[in-house]
Amino acid sequence: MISRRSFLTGVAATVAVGSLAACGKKNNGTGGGKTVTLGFSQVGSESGWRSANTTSIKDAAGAAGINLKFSDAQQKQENQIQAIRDYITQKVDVISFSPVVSSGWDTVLKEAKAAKIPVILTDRQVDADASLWVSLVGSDFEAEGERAAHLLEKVLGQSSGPVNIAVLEGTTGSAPATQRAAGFKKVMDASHPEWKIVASQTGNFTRDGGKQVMAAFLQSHPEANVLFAHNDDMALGAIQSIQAAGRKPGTDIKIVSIDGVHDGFVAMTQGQINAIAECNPLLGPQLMDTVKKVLAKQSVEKWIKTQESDFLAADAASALPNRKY
Ligand code: GZL
Repeated sequence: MISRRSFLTGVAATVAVGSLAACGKKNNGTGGGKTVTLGFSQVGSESGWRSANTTSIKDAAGAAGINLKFSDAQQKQENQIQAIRDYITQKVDVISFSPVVSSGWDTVLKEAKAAKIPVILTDRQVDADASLWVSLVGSDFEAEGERAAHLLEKVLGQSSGPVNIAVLEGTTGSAPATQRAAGFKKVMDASHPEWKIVASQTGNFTRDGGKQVMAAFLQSHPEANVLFAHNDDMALGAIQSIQAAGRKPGTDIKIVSIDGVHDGFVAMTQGQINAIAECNPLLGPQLMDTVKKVLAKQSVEKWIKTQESDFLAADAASALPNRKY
């Protein structure tokens, strides 16, 4: 897994794909007169975030006049690799995907390069040669982990006493899980020797995963008084187990999460989640804009980052009506 730092160092340069071919051909902004076909492999439908991401991509393709071939990999890498191979066979104009895990992509990305089909990553990074993909449209997950830790500082305030943290990790081997953990740990190591991670296990970004793992944590580590969940869906599942154990989420166990989906905001208005670091799933418009630029041989940034905010429970009620997902 490349670290965020080496990722930035290795690929900081803007990709100059060549000057715009001024051939006089009518250009509908998507690479000439013909309709562009984009092959997209989605991770799955594991969370509210993923559903909002899928909707954004489908809506933006329609608005851009781009013909979208869409496949749901059900969180299985082999399904994504097969989908990418199918798109190569179908000779799509561009391939894009959100890689379920970071490693294991070099071979299929080399096949796409050999077929002269540009690849645009969305959402999650890959641990592969950066020359095999043109651009990433997505968030800075290490920063999200740091932001979650700073939100926990605010939630804890001046309260003294032990800080025993249970962590619900995202999908093992995925960029968000690896990097959110790294960002959170960076703040812990720098500023909070008094914080202790007493349990950490993947809930695979799903509500059921969060519910099952938190139930086990409550048995094995009843001393846990903080939950850091790598996404809202796992936090929402954990809330069910905390309540079933007769304890109060947001009070007996402080909860900090990442994403900012609708149900996460509702849980904040109910005092069950104490803070959320937003991770913006609405990547569709930026992706389609990048597709057009790549096909029009315009230069694109290697990493097109999404803008994101942080929310404490006190902010949730006023923010909720304006949320777009
Ligand atoms: C983050 C995305 C993660 C979300 C989860 O960009 O990859 O996957 O945080 C989703 O909700 O399942």
